[in-house]
Amino acid sequence: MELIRWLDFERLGDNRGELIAIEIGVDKIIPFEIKRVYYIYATAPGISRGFHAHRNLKQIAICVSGTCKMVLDNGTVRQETIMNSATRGLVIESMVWREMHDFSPDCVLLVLASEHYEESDYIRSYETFLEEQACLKN
Ligand code: T46
Repeated sequence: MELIRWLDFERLGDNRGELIAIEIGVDKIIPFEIKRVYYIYATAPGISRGFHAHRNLKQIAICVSGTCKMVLDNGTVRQETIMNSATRGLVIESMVWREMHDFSPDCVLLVLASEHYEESDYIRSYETFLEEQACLKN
């Protein structure tokens, strides 16, 4: 099963530089209504982030600067990818454990989210994640 799925954005750049636009309600590329946008940046050296899953939230992560490693795990399959392109977004479905490692100092990860921030949507224990995944499969 492939957990690493990308959306490729149309590049509108020219000889001055690059530009990518995502227009809500016009572009159909984002598979949900965007309710929240946040970005992760200035991650301290050697620090990893994430280590949780979301019960309901779906997200698109776009590395607009620098690089980091994203690990996705659905409880059965664990896959990783390098985030280093502003021209594509990684689809992160609900009930997928995510970890982010190896941030470059200039890494900026822009995230488009299907829901408002809700702490109760987070599963921050891997054991609980596996238990809830098992319940979904039964
Ligand atoms: C995810 C990965 C890719 C808010 O108050 N509002 C928000 O919209 C977000 C995203 C976070 N927060 C608070 C919650 C924590 O007190 O900001 C603090 C840091 O969040 P967290 O530790 O969850 O950050 P990361 O980098 O581990 O995870 C984040 C997102 O939270 C998460 O949804 O999928 O990025």
